[in-house]
Amino acid sequence: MKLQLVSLIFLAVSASAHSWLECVDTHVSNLEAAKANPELEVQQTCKGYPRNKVNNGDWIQESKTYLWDLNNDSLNPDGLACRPSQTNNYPSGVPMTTAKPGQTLRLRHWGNGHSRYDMGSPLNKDPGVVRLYHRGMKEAEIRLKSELTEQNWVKGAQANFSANAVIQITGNKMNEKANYFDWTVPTNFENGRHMMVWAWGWGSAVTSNPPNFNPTTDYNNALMNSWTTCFDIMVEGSSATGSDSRSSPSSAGSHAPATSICSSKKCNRGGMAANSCTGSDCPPCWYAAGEKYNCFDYKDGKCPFGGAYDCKKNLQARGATRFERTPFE
Ligand SMILES: [Cu+2]
Repeated sequence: MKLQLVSLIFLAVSASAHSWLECVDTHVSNLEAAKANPELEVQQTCKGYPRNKVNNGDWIQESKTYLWDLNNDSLNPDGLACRPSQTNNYPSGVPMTTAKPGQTLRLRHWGNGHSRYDMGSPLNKDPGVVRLYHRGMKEAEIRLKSELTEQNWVKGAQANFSANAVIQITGNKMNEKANYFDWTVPTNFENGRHMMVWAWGWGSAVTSNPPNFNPTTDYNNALMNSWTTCFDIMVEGSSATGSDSRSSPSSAGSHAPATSICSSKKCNRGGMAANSCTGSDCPPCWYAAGEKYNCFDYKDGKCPFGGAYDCKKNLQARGATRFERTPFE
């Protein structure tokens, strides 16, 4: 009877896609061996957990009471980014993650039959990506799913859902023993608690990533976030101070350059190298492009592409979507 009930629940939950973050800091002693020979048992321990994992290790319970179905309007009428039970609370035995900037964390999530295009359920669907969001500073909470935007995406914090997984295939069935997502804590995370959201970008509107998609730089807005898990990292040993951690100093791209660009940096007017100007002599909409900047005039009163730094308003414009990047990045 018990077994029957368990398999019924399994069928019910596996009929629709679902995943959640199981561990934030996973130590696997035989990953390469297990990937090569998935018959092996994966040897792993967890040193840091997602929020409030009261039923840790109970897959059935967590399938019902821990994961978060972001776009299910009857379960999530307020459009919250985190399941309400996922508060900043860590029961004994399932502690928060402590990490240093530059440290690589191996996050582990459940594959649940969705790791392959040619197998599992549903068939012929891109497994999508897992990615992380952060408000850009310590002690700041992402509350709403509408905040899970490119602007709050931690640049480069993204991986294919199943690129790093141990998958045992028997006939036409797969047993995803473990799916991992390795992520290095950025050097601009200052000491203190950082609230993070793990999201699986996979949904009814899912489209595949374009063929030249680079997970370390490209953000695909067409991949709809569908499942989330919230967690915190206590950062220690950092020398960073207070700046917005979303605008990594080493990263080019659409995120906020420092306001000092508006008065002192050179930029290519209209994106043309032969047409450079300096600081306030330049048009107001600045875009970082590698080490350089391109700058443009307003079009219909707004910066012409998403992700501009608007020097007239001293404001970071919203992040660019995949379809409206500046043509020079
Ligand atoms: Cu599922």
